[in-house]
Amino acid sequence: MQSGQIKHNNTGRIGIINRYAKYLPVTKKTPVITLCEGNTPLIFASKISNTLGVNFKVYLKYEGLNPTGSFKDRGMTLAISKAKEEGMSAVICASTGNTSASAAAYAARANMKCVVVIPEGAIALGKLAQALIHNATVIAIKGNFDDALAIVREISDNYPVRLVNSINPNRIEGQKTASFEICDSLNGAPDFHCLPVGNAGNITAYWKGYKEYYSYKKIESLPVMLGFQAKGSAPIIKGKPIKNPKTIATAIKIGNPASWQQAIDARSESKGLIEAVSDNQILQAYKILAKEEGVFVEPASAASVAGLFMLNKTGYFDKYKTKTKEIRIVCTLTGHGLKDPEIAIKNIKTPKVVESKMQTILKAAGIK
Ligand code: AN7
Repeated sequence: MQSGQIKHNNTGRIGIINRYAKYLPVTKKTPVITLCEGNTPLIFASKISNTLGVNFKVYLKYEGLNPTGSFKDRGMTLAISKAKEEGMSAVICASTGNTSASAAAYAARANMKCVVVIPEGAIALGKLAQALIHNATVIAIKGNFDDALAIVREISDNYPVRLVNSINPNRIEGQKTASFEICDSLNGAPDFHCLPVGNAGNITAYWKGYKEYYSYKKIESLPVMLGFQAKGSAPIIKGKPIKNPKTIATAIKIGNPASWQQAIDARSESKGLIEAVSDNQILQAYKILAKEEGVFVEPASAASVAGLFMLNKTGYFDKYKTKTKEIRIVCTLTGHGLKDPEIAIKNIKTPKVVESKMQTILKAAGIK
């Protein structure tokens, strides 16, 4: 095996409920609505590791390989299964895209009605296609994600429809299984965990997962949590909600995160940080991941690696560099790059058009 590579826990893709039932609020009566989500690869990133130093091992938790292409499936399998168990026949969510894609797919399997409310014109094309093809009722509003979330909260409080945003505790319960998988693969907790922060459900879920594994004595230490928002939509860093959040990373274009307090708790309990990265830093990490590690993610996902690079530059890891001790860092890559092909093409040179002749093609290809 290549240095840094780890053996995967070979339990197959049986879905997070079946795999981790004893840590989840399920009983034998719970109908398990699953697409065999979870058990995503933890990929050793040799080049990114090298930029930090010889004793650093950086791993990418590639959540884009979930059934609908994002980490949301972990929470959605449980949220939809519990809604079904409780006799609900409809679910609703607000979304920057991935939640709606996931809710629509799982609701389809459960024969439930799914309503999604999205900010008009602010959803990546792939995600919109997913919600539509899975037969959700898609309603675009003239407003942003925060407006949409406020409305669906009110609707679910007053009508017989279950909210499946991460305010629903079952979403967090399902998503915490990503921490379990990481610890199972690494035979322990990483030293640091980097991830993007939008509505802050995922950082809440990871931290809950790590703390639970620690309390069950499955791990002997806890990671330092490092969360990253996009600069134009960084309410947690600014300390106040942002009315008109802006960023090319549409998934995390959120001005008033629902799990704000829990994110702050994760930061302080783990002695971590929540920082902002610029759209430029996000795009740079986005390209490096694709070009050098072969991993295609959506821009929001690259915020974790952008944050890692930024902290490395500002000397945050310096005190660990002199040590011979191995430092393990996990970056969560929350969504697949194919969700948003338009942004990839916009940021890369388009292909050259030449005559259909071998000599011309050889020349253009640089093959001698
Ligand atoms: C790729 O789909 O909020 O901090 O409505 O799609 O748990 O919100 C998506 C969020 C990071 C942020 N990366 O996670 C939605 C939605 C991707 C995302 C986040 C999202 P949270």
